[in-house]
Amino acid sequence: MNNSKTYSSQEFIELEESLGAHNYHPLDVVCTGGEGVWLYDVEGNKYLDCLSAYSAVNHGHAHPEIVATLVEQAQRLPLTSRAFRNDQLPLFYKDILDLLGYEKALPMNTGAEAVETALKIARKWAYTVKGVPEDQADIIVAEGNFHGRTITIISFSSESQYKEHFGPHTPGFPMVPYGNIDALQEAITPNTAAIMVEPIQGEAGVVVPPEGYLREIREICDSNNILFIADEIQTGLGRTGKLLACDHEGVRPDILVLGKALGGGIFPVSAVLASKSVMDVIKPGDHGSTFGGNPLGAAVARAALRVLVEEKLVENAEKMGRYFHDHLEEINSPHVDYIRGKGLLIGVVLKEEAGGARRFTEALMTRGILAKETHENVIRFAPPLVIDKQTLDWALPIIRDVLLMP
Ligand code: IF1
Repeated sequence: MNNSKTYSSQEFIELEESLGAHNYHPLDVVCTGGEGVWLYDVEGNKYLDCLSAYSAVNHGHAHPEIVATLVEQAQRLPLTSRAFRNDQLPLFYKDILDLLGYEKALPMNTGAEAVETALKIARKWAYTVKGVPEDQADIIVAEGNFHGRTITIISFSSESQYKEHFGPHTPGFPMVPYGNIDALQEAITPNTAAIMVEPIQGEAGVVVPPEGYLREIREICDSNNILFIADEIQTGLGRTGKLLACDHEGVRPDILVLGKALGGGIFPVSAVLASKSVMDVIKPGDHGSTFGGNPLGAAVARAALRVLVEEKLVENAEKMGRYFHDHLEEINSPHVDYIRGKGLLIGVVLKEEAGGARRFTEALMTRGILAKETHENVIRFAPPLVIDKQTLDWALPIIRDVLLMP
């Protein structure tokens, strides 16, 4: 393929399919541009993004202030490694800890890396502080969890496709049904280091636990000297209409894991936040990564946090999420079992007889809306938090037509 002519979507798709690993089954839309809530394909078609890169694009595509910060910092100093210090990381620590009310942060890049970091902190805390015998620490996880794709993390997945043929699996992660506090209580032993959950399960299909579940986890952890790890990589930073999804129940996890939107929809930035007493189990040389804490990511994350607050994206997610949810309910589609979620993390749960979610997301794509199915029968709607009422009023009649199709 010569580099002068432009290619059609089909040509790009064929090239990708012939040369790339088939680890995804994406919609056949070839994006070439994005701004705010809109994506553009190579033929110039415009789409409303209702996935936001799985909640990494809370700020909207190519947010000008975040892009400007990226460019400025990239031209000045993108990377030093943590062998040396830089002038952005301490300021990132201050910004994120002031905003979220924790004492210490450990910066990484991807969500999975941050989850692995949280697991290592919890295990070392168990051995060196709680007194659990070495190599005996358990971390309780929930059925339906999604925390990333590393071998340890998929070792405790309940999704067979994520773990099959990737063994042997990492031990030490007993699993309990999500939302069932009695089962959780039952699973606790003297060797339990931590309990890790998503406050709302994203990949499982936007599964909201019973009201009070997070508070009960908090109480169980307090009375059993166990760390509460909340994976807010997808639900955090405004997505559910609160700064953190844990805020809906006024609960503070001991270890908070953030990612995705922390990078402003532009750059991979993740972080683990904790108290000094927990975080200080980590000593120099215990843990790290080449890019973790790089000045470019730190500067971009600072801009992402600034924009989140200055543009009141959390409040907008609450308001627009409620509007979106209520109007989706009013459609009364014969295919829809019920609608769940909080803020702008919405799952439309289809009935078995609806024939699966994929045909609806493909129909939405032909009408200019990009949404992703999750677990066969759930359509996830998670647009950037900058979405406005006018855009939702444009989208809702289209969604209505699609959900009422035979
Ligand atoms: C894929 C899912 C979503 C996450 C939570 C940690 C991570 C994720 C709660 C890991 C990442 C992404 C990964 C991506 C698709 C997407 C996803 F469908 F896989 F599960 F969002 F629901 N904790 N979720 O949601 O963060 O390492 O990816 O930065 O792997 O297909 P990461």
